[in-house]
Amino acid sequence: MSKLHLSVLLVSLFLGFSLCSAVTADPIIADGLVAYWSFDKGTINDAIIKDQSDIGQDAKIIGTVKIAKGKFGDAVKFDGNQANYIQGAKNLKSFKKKPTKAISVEVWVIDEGFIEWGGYVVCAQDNGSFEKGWVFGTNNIVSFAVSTKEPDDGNGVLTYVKPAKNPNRGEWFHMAGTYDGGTIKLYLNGKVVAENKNHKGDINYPNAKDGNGENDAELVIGQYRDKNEFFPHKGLIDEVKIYDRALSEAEVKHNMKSSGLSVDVRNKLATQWAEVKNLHIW
Ligand SMILES: [Ca+2]
Ligand SMILES: [Ca+2]
Ligand SMILES: [Ca+2]
Repeated sequence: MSKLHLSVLLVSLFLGFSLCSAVTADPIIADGLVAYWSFDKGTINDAIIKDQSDIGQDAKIIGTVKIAKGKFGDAVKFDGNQANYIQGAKNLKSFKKKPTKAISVEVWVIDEGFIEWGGYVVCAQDNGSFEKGWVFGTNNIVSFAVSTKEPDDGNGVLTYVKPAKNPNRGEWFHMAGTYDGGTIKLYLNGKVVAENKNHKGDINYPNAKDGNGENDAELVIGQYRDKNEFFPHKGLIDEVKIYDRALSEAEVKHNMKSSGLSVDVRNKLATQWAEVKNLHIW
C-alpha cells in the first residue's frame, strides 16, 4: 500500500470514528447545570474528579473508589465502607453554585443495598428533628427529600418522597429528583413515580445560626453523611448531574439518553481533526 493510500485509509478511519463518537449519545442539557461528574476516562486525575460543567465544581475521592464500566463510559464503584466516598464540596461555602430556589439531581445507579438511610448525592444534616438540606438516595426505598422554607417546625423538615417499590437490585436504573419551589418529584427511568406538594419556598440549608455542629453540610456522592451518621453506598454510580432549576419530564427523558456536553463534542472533534491533519502531513 502506498503512503498516500495509507493516509487516505487512516483519515477515513478517523473521520468514521469521529462521526460515530459524536452520534452515540446526545449532549446533556446544559441550562442550569451547576455540577456534572461523568467519571469518564480523562476526567479523573489522582483523587480529583473534574466537573464538566462550566462551574468547575471539581470533586475529590476520599479513601478509595474503583473505576468500573458505567452506563455511559466509566462509573465509580463504592464498596460499602464509610471511609470511601466522593466529596463534591467540603462545605456549603465551597459548593460554588448551590441550588437555592429550585433543584434537580440526576444519577445512574446500581444499588446492592437499598439501605434504610442511603445516599447517592447528599447535602444535608438530619439529626433527630434537625432536618436541613437535601437527600437524594434511599429510605429503604429510593427517595428524594428537600428541606424548604415551608413547612418548618423551627429546625427544618425533610419529607422522604418515594415510590411504592424499588428498582431491581444489581441493575442499572436512572433516577432524578426535582423541586421547583412548590413540588418535589421523583423520577425512575424517566417516569414520575412519587410527588409531594407540601413543600414550598427556598431550600432550607444549615446556616451560621445553627450551632451544635449543624451550621454546615458537605456535598457527598456515594454515602449518606452528616455530622453523626455515615451510611455508605454499595454499588455503582454514574453521570451525576446537579441543576439549579427543576428539569421537566421531557428534559429528564432527554438526559437519560445523553452523555457529555455539546462543547465537549466540539472540542473532541477539533482535537481529532488536528490529529487527522498531523497524520496527513507525514
Ligand atoms: Ca460515565
Ligand atoms: Ca444525622
Ligand atoms: Ca424539624
